[in-house]
Order: sequence, then structure tokens, then C-alpha cells
Amino acid sequence: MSLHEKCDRLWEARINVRPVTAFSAAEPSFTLEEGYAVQEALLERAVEKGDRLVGYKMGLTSRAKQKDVNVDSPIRGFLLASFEEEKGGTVDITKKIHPRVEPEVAMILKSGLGETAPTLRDVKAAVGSVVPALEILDSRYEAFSFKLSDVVADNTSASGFMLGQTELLGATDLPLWGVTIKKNGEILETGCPAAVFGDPYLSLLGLARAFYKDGKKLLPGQVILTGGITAAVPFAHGDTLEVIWPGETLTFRAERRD
Ligand code: OOG
Ligand code: MG
Repeated sequence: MSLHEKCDRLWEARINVRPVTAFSAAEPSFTLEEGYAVQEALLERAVEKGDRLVGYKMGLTSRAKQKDVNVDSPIRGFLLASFEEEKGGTVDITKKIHPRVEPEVAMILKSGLGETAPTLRDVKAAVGSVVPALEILDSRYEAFSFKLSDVVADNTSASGFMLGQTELLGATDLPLWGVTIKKNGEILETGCPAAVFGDPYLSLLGLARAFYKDGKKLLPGQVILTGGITAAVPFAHGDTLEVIWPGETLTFRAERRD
């Protein structure tokens, strides 16, 4: 199957809310590089249709997440303006296949990266804001089952995100900011950002280095999700989700509108 056919399949799976079989099942030679090419084609199509690139995400940056989907290397994807959800509102899941939520630390850039080989100091200096966040995932593959190149093609299961307001820039205890996920009042996951490489800034460094290598740039104002801290929690219509951070809870109710 060509790159464009794969892009079409994933685009239609999302629009029709009907999952497809992971490409690697029939095509074991499907490479990571081809996966990124499909992802790039999906981004181009979304922009053509009027959406807007607002940032990037790192994925599979913690052991909990790697075990979650049985894929053990970090990956990256893109974030669109249409992905952003309001804090405390409802999340419309009419167009989602099998959504999951996970806690993340988000970093918003105040300056660009990519002109020179980035160091940890460079990425820290480029960050203007660090906030607690959550990501909503929705794999376009059946049973949330895929290999590395498949999930990269599917824009790393990206579907939504929500940002908090608590400013964590300069918080030296950021790695120890404990987070709890509750579904309908029941505690399902707990963790802290140290799960992400010991410090989520190292996730941003990994992204900046990969971009530098590819000759791509990160721009001021872009939002970067640094990767899930715990296993993701599946949810369905009527569920209330709370991602509880020190001093700020990100909450939403999932609603099917058909
Ligand atoms: C892959 C996406 C991983 C993260 O934060 O680790 C990801 C998946 O779990 O479907 O977003
Ligand atoms: Mg994530």
C-alpha cells in the first residue's frame, strides 16, 4: 500500500469512526521512516482542510506508557488547533473510536529551537511556560493494537489535549509533582513527571534534537506535550475524568452527541 493510501485509510478511519488493521500486520517491512512520511502527509492534509499546527508531542517517554501499548521507543507527533479542549467542560466523543486519557507536562516555547544542535540549557532557555496538562488519545487501529511504525503513521494516536494554568516554570521539584487520575471518583492511576526520563525537560531535549537532525524547527508559541506519565485510562460516554495535580484539577465529562 502506498504512503498516500495509508494516509487515506487513517484519515477515513478517523472521519468514519471506524478503526483499521495496523499496516504492519500485512506489511511487516513498513518502516519507521515510512511511518513518519505518512504522519507528515496527514499533517499536510489537515492544514489543507483548514486546521492549524499548534505544536508537537512526545510519546512513549515513560516505562508506564511503553508497557501500555507494548512499544518501547519514544516517538513524536503533531498537535492541531482543533485538538484543544476547554478545562472543566465536556469532551465530545462522538467522533472518537476508543478514547483514553493520560497526564502530561506541557511546555510552551517563548523562542524557537533548531538553528544549532540543542543542549539541555538551550531547551530550558527556550521554554516560556510549563503547565500541567492531559492528553486524549484515540488510536485509529483496531483494539488499540499496533507496532512502532504504525503508531507513528497514526500521529501517535493524538486526538486532544487540555492545558492547565498553574505555572511550573522554574519549579525545581517539577519531577515530583504527583498526579492522580480518577474516573467517576475512583482512583485509577498515580504517578509523577519523574517517570518521563527523570525530568520532562529531557523529553523536550529529545524532540529538539530529533528536529535539528531532520532540519526542522520548533517555533515560539508552540505547545509541546512531553509524554504520558502513567498508563492511559480508557473512558466512554457519561464518564467524568479528573486529572488531579497539586493545586489544579483538569476535569471533563465525556459525551456522545448522536
Ligand atoms: C501512543 C501514544 C503515546 C504518550 O504520551 O506516551 C503517547 C499510544 O499510547 O497510543 O501519547
Ligand atoms: Mg501522550
